[in-house]
Amino acid sequence: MLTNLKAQTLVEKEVPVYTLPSLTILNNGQEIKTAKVWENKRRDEIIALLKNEMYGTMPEKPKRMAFKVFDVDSNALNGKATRKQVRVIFDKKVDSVFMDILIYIPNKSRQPVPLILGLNFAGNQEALNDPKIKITESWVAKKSKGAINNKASEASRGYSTDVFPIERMIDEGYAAATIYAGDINPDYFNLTNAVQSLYLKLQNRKDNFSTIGAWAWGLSRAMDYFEKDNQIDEKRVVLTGLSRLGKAALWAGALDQRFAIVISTESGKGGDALFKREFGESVDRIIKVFPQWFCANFNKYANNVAQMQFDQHMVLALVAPRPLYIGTAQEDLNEDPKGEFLSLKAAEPIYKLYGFKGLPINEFPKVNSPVHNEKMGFHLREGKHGITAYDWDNYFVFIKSRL
Ligand code: GTR
Repeated sequence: MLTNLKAQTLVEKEVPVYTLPSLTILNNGQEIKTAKVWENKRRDEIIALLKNEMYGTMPEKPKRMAFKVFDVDSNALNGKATRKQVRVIFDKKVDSVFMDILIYIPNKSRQPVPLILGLNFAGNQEALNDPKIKITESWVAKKSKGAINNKASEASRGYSTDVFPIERMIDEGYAAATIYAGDINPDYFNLTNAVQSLYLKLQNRKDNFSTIGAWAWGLSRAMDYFEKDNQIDEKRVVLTGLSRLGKAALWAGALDQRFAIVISTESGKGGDALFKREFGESVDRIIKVFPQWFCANFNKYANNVAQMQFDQHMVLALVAPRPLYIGTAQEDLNEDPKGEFLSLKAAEPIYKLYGFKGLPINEFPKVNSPVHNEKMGFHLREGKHGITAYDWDNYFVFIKSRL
């Protein structure tokens, strides 16, 4: 097993030379030249590789899901919005395994409304200071605000309104929806948890499960619900995520083409940053500290990134031709901001197959200088790991003309 927690450099000059696996060469060696061949062949090859080596395989859409709307209040946010809470039971016969979606819909906007979706870190109750939001009963990390014996408490209400600014979304005319990632699968290693306990028995390979894969799968189940809610425009759903939840958002957006736009904030290694550019968090560290995030096959790449036949530019390319935005922060070296930019640049060939241009710059941009084209966006803001009003300002600008 892993004993050596390899420290990678945080010094640009020390980054070793690396080569990225090609997006456009098929497994049989042929070069692809059209979006059609990308869609019909190469896309599937890349998905199979990423499932097998990194994110694991999740089951198809369950056949016996149930959606229970357990709360509706058209006078939320001082009358600006309608709050809904929906329990998604993944299998009607096992009602102990579910996730709750918290949704706010602007009352002024014409329906169906576009929606912004994001997982949250410690329960829906953190998203807004609204006493009607159900406090999660799922396991939460000890360090979560107000957690007592790994359970959330009243003290956490409204604790993270800046991370996912629901009221601002409503004011901008979007519906907002959030789900606690830990409802889908708690963020620690235990193969009998939540969704795992339901689905591992359906899979031949118990080692081919990952928590990030499960979270991504849960996001697609939320989309299954949006398709049934006629207040929401399921064709205009923006998928967002910060950090580890950005990793899940990217993987969900890569696989599930129903998501219209994908925005990743500082998702770093295992999200939008290149592993092969050995800067910041290493494979060794990520699998040692977070053994639940990726499937067992991924462990073989500890100290061994040269053997990877894949990297994160592939995940980004799977989002094409849909709009994709990456926001990151100058001091967040663990996530490798430059590696996030280079990964986006490396995904360009697939956008180009669809006839879109690459980003208008080739060099890593200066701080606080967002760059966009029709389909891609990137910014490096000043400051540390996290998400700020500056990030959201830029996301709203990007979304507005592309949704
Ligand atoms: C860090 C981890 C990153 C990132 C982050 C987070 O400790 O190294 O990969 O995902 O956590 O999710 O907050």
